[in-house]
Order: sequence, then structure tokens, then C-alpha cells
Amino acid sequence: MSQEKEKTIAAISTPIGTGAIAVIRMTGPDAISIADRIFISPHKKTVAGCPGQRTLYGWIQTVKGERLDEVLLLVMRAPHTFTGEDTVEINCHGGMYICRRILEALLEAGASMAEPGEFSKRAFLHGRMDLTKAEAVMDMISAQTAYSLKAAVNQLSGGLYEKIEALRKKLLNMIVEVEVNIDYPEYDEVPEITDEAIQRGCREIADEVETLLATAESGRMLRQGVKVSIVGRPNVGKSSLLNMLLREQRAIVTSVPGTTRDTLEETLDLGGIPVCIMDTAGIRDTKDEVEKIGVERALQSLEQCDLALLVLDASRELLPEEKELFEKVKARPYLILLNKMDEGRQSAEKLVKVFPQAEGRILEISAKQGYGAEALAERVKSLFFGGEVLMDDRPMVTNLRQKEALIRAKEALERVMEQANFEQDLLVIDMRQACDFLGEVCGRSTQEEVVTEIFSRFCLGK
Ligand SMILES: Nc1nc2c(ncn2[C@@H]2O[C@H](COP(=O)(O)OP(=O)(O)OP(=O)(O)O)[C@@H](O)[C@H]2O)c(=O)[nH]1
Ligand SMILES: [Mg+2]
Repeated sequence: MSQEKEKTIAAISTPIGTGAIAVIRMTGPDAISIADRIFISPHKKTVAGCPGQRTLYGWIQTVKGERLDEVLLLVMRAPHTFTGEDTVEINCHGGMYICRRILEALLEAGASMAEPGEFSKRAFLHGRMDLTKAEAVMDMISAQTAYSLKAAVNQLSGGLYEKIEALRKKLLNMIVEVEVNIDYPEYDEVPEITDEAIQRGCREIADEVETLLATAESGRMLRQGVKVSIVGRPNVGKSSLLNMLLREQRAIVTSVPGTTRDTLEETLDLGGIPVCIMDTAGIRDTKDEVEKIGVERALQSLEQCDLALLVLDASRELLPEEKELFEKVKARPYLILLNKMDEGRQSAEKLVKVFPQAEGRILEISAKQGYGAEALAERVKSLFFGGEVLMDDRPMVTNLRQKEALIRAKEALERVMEQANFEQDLLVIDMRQACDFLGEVCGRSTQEEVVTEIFSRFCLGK
């Protein structure tokens, strides 16, 4: 950290709008003295005179002495605070105007405006939390559904952090052993690590990294939503399905084939899983210029989705075009929804004879009668999240930054394994890199640690 004294920062922490109370947060080395410049207590108490963690009652006034609001002040002393610095939280009345005036008073008394995310950044810089946890805080705030929140809470409680730290420590120990043998061959009490042991160790770590990487897709979907595309021939009930899932008449539904001409995107909570769902134009050959573009967009949406829902109409026979469309759909993860079962002449049983590969992927629904949404939610859960996986507390990779660092770590470990016959001083270069990339996931750097560890473990160069 720089030698320069850190600024004391302040921000309104509650959302914009009117509420019963609002919280203005200030953190930094001068938080206590700045608070004392604008806080007055009827009992003549000062913030500076407040030991440890306390709540004070009183008034906020401007530096010039204009009273603004009656407040509760939460005084929290470093280092046991979110940011690791002295922190003062002002609980004031929840009007936007009051909040702004109090914030202005704080700035006038010496605080600076906080940048977005700066409180969490400080918590990270002061070692109060690692990067995965800082990201988890952001994810919790933006979580839209039960499972998104669960994944974020999991991460905040340190599942991913602990897993990666354990792998990193294991690798670090191997590096230390290799380096000691290279740098101090005369120290006989240090056991030599064999090439096989290095290979085996790296293989084990690479396998665990692979397991973590396998969770990245689920993690991304829980954060950003599963991209679902509803496709099918015109008039099969795609828009009705969208409306059923949203529980509102969002899309226009008519008995005219070709009603939907543009793609329509909505987000929804499907049994706890966040879903970005797209209703599309019915796919058919058409001379209508507008509809043609709609069909192209439908095909595009199919190519980009995490899950395709192919809707078929159970009230009529299957069309040859629908068999063609199935060929496109099955290139993606997919489900077949046999709609209009209330007028059904078809059944899943019959359909599976036409599409034997789709066994276990056909659901009977009726969008009109609102039947089938729960079964669909269950199927999505088991398709993408292994059903029960979400129930335990297994660590999950939730964003691209974490994923990329892990991929790099794995590549470095693979390089170690490919170089089985090389000198150990060459292997250690890639081992160090793998270690750095693992550290990057949690925002740690490794260089110094290796040195410290060497000297502390073997008491070399006393
Ligand atoms: N009986 C019955 N009719 C349905 C069902 N779902 C949709 N329909 C009817 O089928 C017709 C077409 O429904 P839409 O939802 O507009 O179909 P679509 O696939 O979006 O059609 P396009 O936008 O033209 O591609 C409407 O008259 C709906 O009322 C169902 O489950 N049962
Ligand atoms: Mg439609």
C-alpha cells in the first residue's frame, strides 16, 4: 500500500428513494474526527470518546451549525470492521434530500466521495476478505432468485476460497521442497522430492482444478441466468408458454400463425433458477420480409442459447419440417415440449418413437391450462445443476475472472506433467506459475510467500 495516508471516504449505502431510514457510511483513518465535526450529542458525548463498537444518539449538523437530522451513529473501530478501518455509519431518516445534505456535510468536514465498490476494495486491500468473497458480496446484492443467492452466500462463507487455498498450499509445499534441494543441496536433512512425486502431486491438483472448472457453467448461469430459447413452427403455442411461465400476458397470442415476428426477451424465476427466456417467431419459409427477419433471429437465438425448448403441437400430426428443425435443436442442450395436451392426439410415448434420441427429454404440457411449468423447472435443474448439487455446499466458480485464472493454472500444471524428464529447476518455473494463477483467483501473489516459507520451514540461513 502507498505511504500516503488513505483518504476517508463516504457514500449513501441504501438505495435511492424514500424509506423509513437510510444509512450513510464513512470509512478511513479520519472517520472518527470527521464525524465529531458534524455530530452533536445531547449528552455531550463525542465519537472520539467512544470505545470499541458503540451506538450514539444525537444530531447531525453542517460544519456551520445548521441542524439536519436526528440520527443514530454506529461507531466501529479498526480493525474489526468491514473495511478494516475506522468506520462510522449514520442511520438517518430516509428522505433523499436529507441523505444528500448529510453526505455534503461529511464532504465539507473532510471526507471524499467513495468510488463504486470502494468499500469492498478496501476490505480486500486490508486483508478483511479475499477477492472471491468481495465478488460474492456483489453477487448477493444482485441475486434475483433463491439459488443465485445460495451460490453467493456459499462463496461468501469461503467455500471456494478455502478449496483454492488448500490446493495452492499443497503446490507451494512442493515448490519449496524442490527449491530447497536446488539451492541448498548440502542440507542433507531436507528430503529429496522425486520426479514421480512432483508428477503425482501436480496431477492431483490439476484434477481438482478440473472439478472446480466443471462448476463454472452452472456458476455463470446462476449469476446471469440460463439462456433459454423457445422455438418451433408457427402457432404451436410458444408465446403462450412464455406467458404461462411469466404468469402474465406478456406476448401477443392469437390463432393466426406468424403472430410473433420479433424475438422477445424476459427474465424469470423458474423454481429458484434465474432464467433469461426468449420467445421467437415461428420458424417457416415465408415471403413476408418482416417475418423473414424474425425467423432469422429465431435461428440465431437457438444457436446462442444454453437450452432450447422445441415446442410441438399435440393437437395435430408432426410435420416433416419439425423433424428438420429437431436436427438443428439437438445440437444444443434441449427439451421437447409437447404442448396443447388438453387437445392432445399425440403423446410423449408416441413421439419418442419418432425421436428415439430424445428419450427422457420430452415433457407434456398445456400452456393454455397452465400445466407443466413445475416439471419444466425440475428438468432444468437436473439438466444444468445435477439436481441435488445445489443442495450441498460445494464450492462453485461463479465468474469469468475466476474461470480464466483456473484455466491458466491448469495449463501450467499440464506443462509440468508434459515435461516428465526435465530438470526440476525447469519444472519449478511452471509450478510457480500455476501457484500464481491459483493465487490470482483469491487475489494473492505468491513470490514473497515462497521465500518466507522456505526460511520458516527449514530455518536456512539463520
Ligand atoms: N388448446 C390449446 N391451445 C393452445 C395451447 N397453447 C396455445 N394455444 C393456442 O394456440 C394458438 C397459438 O398460440 P401462440 O402462443 O400465439 O403460438 P405461437 O407458437 O407463439 O405462434 P407464432 O407466434 O405464430 O409463431 C392460440 O390460439 C393459443 O390460444 C394449449 O396448451 N392448448
Ligand atoms: Mg408467438
